Amino acid sequence: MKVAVFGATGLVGSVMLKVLDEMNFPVSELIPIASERSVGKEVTFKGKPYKVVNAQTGLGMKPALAIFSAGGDASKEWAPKFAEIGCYVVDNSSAWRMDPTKKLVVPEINACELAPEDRIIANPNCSTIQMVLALAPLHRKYQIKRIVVSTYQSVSGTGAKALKQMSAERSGQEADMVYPYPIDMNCLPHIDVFTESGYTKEELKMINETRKILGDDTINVSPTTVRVPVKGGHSEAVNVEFANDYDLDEVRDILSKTEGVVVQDDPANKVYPMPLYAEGKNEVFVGRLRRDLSHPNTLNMWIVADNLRKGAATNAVQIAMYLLKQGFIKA
Ligand code: 2RA
Repeated sequence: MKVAVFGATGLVGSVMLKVLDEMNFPVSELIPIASERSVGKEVTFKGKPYKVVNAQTGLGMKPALAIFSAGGDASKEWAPKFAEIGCYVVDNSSAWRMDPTKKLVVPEINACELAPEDRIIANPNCSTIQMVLALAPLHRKYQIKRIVVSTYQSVSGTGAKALKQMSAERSGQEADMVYPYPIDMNCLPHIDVFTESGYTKEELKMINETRKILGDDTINVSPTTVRVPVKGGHSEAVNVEFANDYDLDEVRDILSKTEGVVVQDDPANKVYPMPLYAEGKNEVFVGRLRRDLSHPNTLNMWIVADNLRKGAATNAVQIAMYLLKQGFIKA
């Protein structure tokens, strides 16, 4: 199958190539697409070099599947054009996530809602994916009323230039500033832009996307998203109030049986999820499970995942795998 990766030279795009290879996705021909300044560069996929092309050329090569990670403007302009020629587009930008005609998919939760006519499929934001994957089975069992979440998001979520800023600061060199302040030895309570509500767009994504994926607009979400000086892997402290009481052992059992989730919860032996060890893995790691002693029917948990993998590339390729399994696309 001809597969296009739009944004193939970016941080997420390069992880998409890795995951397509690792999952042995049936790519007969790769079409790496990037901006004009990258046209002609080469990317290697399964040991073979492929020349980067621009969007128009990539469209003309008629891929069956296109995975986009090239920003909202490129998705708004090009996703409909690829869909028009019969291509399935899995888009990692925020462009289509809240469009009522588009599905916002975490395969383990709601891939079953996908239909053959869904030609543009939205990949949720990284900080949303890891949280809803852990919360979805608990919502089904105990019905979530409210989520209070603080995130500790890695620098790779911003991109390669931000990683360069942090490593320059860490080695005491002059840094080209991507962030408004130093990120090393610091935390920035500022991810994406601030809105009039006082929340950032990143925080509003966690509210709106969570409700859409779980299919329940009654869920209240109170997020604070923070950038921390970690290379890869987002962490989240989640406090979740249910409509009904729960049993902690049952929660642990439900999570340990949830596809894509790994429970690492033995604090007495210093076993809990950490981004340093989650980086490079495709699962979502959950630990620090404990009853909130200050409020009834409320659970505290700590959720960690590689934001470039399950938070972006792996989730997108898993959607593509589902399309293949359903026969919407053919090998
Ligand atoms: C971030 N979730 O971490 C955003 C976009 N990847 O910066």
